[in-house]
Amino acid sequence: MDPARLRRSIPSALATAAVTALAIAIAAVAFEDRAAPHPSPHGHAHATPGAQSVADLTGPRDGVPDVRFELTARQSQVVLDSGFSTDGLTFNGTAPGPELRVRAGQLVEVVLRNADVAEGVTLHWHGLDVPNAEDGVAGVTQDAVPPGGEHLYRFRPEQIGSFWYHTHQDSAGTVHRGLYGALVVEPPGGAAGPDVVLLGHSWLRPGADPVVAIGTGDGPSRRDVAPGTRVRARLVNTDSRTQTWAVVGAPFTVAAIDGTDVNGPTPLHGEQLRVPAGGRIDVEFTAPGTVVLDRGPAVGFGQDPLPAPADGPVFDPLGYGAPAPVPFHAAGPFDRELTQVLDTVRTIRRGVPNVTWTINGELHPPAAPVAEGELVRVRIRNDGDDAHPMHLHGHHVLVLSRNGVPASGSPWWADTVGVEPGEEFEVAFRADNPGIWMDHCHNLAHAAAGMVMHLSYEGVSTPFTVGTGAGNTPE
Ligand SMILES: [Cu+2]
Repeated sequence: MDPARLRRSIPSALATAAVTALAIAIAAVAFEDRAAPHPSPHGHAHATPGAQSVADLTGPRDGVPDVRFELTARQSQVVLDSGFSTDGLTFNGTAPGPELRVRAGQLVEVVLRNADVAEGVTLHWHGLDVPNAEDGVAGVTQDAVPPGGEHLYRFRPEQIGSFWYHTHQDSAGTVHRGLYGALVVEPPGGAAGPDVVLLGHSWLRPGADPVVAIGTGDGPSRRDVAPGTRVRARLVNTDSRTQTWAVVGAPFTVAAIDGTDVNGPTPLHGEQLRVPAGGRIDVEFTAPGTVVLDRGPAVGFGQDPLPAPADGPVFDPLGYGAPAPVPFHAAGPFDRELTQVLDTVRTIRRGVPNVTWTINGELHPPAAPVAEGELVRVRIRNDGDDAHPMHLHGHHVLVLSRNGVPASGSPWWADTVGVEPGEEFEVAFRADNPGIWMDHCHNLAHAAAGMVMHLSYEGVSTPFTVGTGAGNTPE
């Protein structure tokens, strides 16, 4: 399929929004793609001679895997430690699903089975820059796995750090109902010391506020480690809203962001950690200490959990840690420039207020073309009034600046850039992973409404089709 067709027409229900969006698009034109070819609405990845198919861009097909997992998705009750239970979806009977721990360089094989999830299931390895065919996006890199079906993923991770996995089929509904889990890539020698993943998640309740929980439920709220033990806690935001985490009772460092270690992290005292939806922050501290999510659930290490802290200053990665060499520089030159203007569009439809979220004034804007090897700079500006955690699959971007202020600390590599209202980021990446890659807001309701585009390598096409007819609705 031509990648341009990944872009769906604006639903008729949003026709009114489109009028408003048009005005915004006109305003945005001056900001778009000055130095680069404008993304063609007809797409750039025609099936030309020598063209590659997404389906051929696989991980290693041969060889005995070093580690192998089987994950079966099914409908089941999710029961939190507090006793709250809900009709949910699980991998292997739990939500979150099993924690997958692998080591860098290992050949990893994962068999996904769908027992009875009517919507269909895939597995996306959030933040892990796997070969395109292993990326798990329904309609782009594979077909959704129907009930009774299965799919095999094989990849050899080289990035050491904290990641997570989730389904990428009807994800706005099914991730929140439980189809997610932790993925940790350890160094070849294994992790040092106590090393835990804390996944923050909200469970919806009819007629009431969501239940916010860490891990499988509300606990265990205490982990017994000896005082003086160095603890690494990997904080994962599996929600659609920004989470605020804190470490209480001990100074701590931010050891990693989005799976990349911080160079030369310095001690922090009480800073609040704002983690965008889909993002990860690893903290390290010496026990005893407590990790708190959103002034609610907490886990104490070597102590009963301490109460939530008073509001402290907000941690800012932009100047944190020590500079280190990077493979390219903010000064460029860049081979290609892309712009994403994010916005909130409010309309009244048949007397009912309606809101949606656009990129460059559009829902499902056209794919952005890129050629392998190019150095790409992306300007992301949020003109709306909602936060947008922008997630580019298959690549990590280097943050160059925010609101015109250059990044000055440790190189800040991100796969999920939380763009708050009024903010503008400049990021850059090397186009070194051929394929067709989703680039979307990780507030999954925003993505489902159309805040999705694709990065499409020239010469790459996909045999898969997005759309309800094909059974592939990745958002
Ligand atoms: Cu958004």
